[in-house]
Amino acid sequence: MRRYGKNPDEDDIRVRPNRKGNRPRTHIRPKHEDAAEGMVLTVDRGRLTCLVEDRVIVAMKARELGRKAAVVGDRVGIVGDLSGKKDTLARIVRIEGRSSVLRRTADDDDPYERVVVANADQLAIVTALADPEPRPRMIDRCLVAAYDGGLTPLLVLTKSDLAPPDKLLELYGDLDIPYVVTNREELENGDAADRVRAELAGKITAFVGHSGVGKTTLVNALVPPERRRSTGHVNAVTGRGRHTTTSALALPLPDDEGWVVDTPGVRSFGLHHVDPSRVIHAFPDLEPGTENCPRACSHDEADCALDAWVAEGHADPARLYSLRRLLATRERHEGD
Ligand SMILES: Nc1nc2c(ncn2[C@@H]2O[C@H](COP(=O)(O)OP(=O)(O)OP(=O)(O)O)[C@@H](O)[C@H]2O)c(=O)[nH]1
Ligand SMILES: [Mg+2]
Ligand SMILES: [Zn+2]
Repeated sequence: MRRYGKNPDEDDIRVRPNRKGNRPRTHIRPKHEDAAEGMVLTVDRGRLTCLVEDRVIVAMKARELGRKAAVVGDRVGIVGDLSGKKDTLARIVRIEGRSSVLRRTADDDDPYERVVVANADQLAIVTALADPEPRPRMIDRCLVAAYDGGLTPLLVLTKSDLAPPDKLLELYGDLDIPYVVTNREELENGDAADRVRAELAGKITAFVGHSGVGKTTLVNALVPPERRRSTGHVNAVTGRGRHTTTSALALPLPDDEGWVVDTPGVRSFGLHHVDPSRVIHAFPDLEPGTENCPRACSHDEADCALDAWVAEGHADPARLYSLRRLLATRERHEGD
């Protein structure tokens, strides 16, 4: 009988009744040194669409990988039928180390973390200036997730035809984050795409934000027409989008200019998994000042050495304020 017990590897060591006797199968499995390299483009119920050289192939995770999930952006080793022909199914036998990991939990007290995207260089935090209303707490949460996961943030403020960006930009001015503002007219005449493209060149950028903020609309403006996905409407009563996009998808930009990853709209970004010591990497001007902090300092407590460091003039007090504002984000909930 097959068991899906506590030890996922148990399932692998099945016994083969053959003339060599009952030997665990693990001993004779090839090491897959010949596996082809691929990149996961999208995942749909256990089927992973991958790019191998210039072929798009569908694969399943090999059982030997246990519970480790391959996600969009993962670099993987693939064996089996790599022809890309209809109805073929290859096998993913390896998931390479990740250069970055964008994680979220459904809620702050939810220990179950999902990896949204692997290996992205940049996180485009997409916020509509109206319809739906911007929520700075959501931006703060995405910033923390970016810093925690090793991605650099980019603020994308959409729908400036409906409301001006000034207030939001003022709020984020101190954080020194690059930003782009777009609107309906510029989406249509190509200016929005040009401006955003300049920020994406040579990088893998994941687009995240609430439903209805215009992530897919923007991604569609960047990719060739045959790659466009459907976009939705914002409900006039609730002011929310309709969760039009249901799966993350990586799309190459023309002329090898990088990749964009469109993701489904989320209600919030749970930060249960966040480690303050990783967030502080995003503040290299403050990092040396943590040397005298107590062990496991939250950097937001009375004994934190950063106050003295800033008072001595080593760094700008506004930066410490920014760091604490982001760290405190974990204690606050969406809508505060
Ligand atoms: N007025 C205005 N509307 C826009 C702009 N950008 C996008 N929209 C509209 O906003 C609505 C939602 O756009 P989508 O691109 O589907 O939003 P999304 O962020 O992908 O939403 P989910 O897939 O549900 O997460 C659509 O009706 C778009 O036409 C803009 O700059 N100005
Ligand atoms: Mg969408
Ligand atoms: Zn500290």
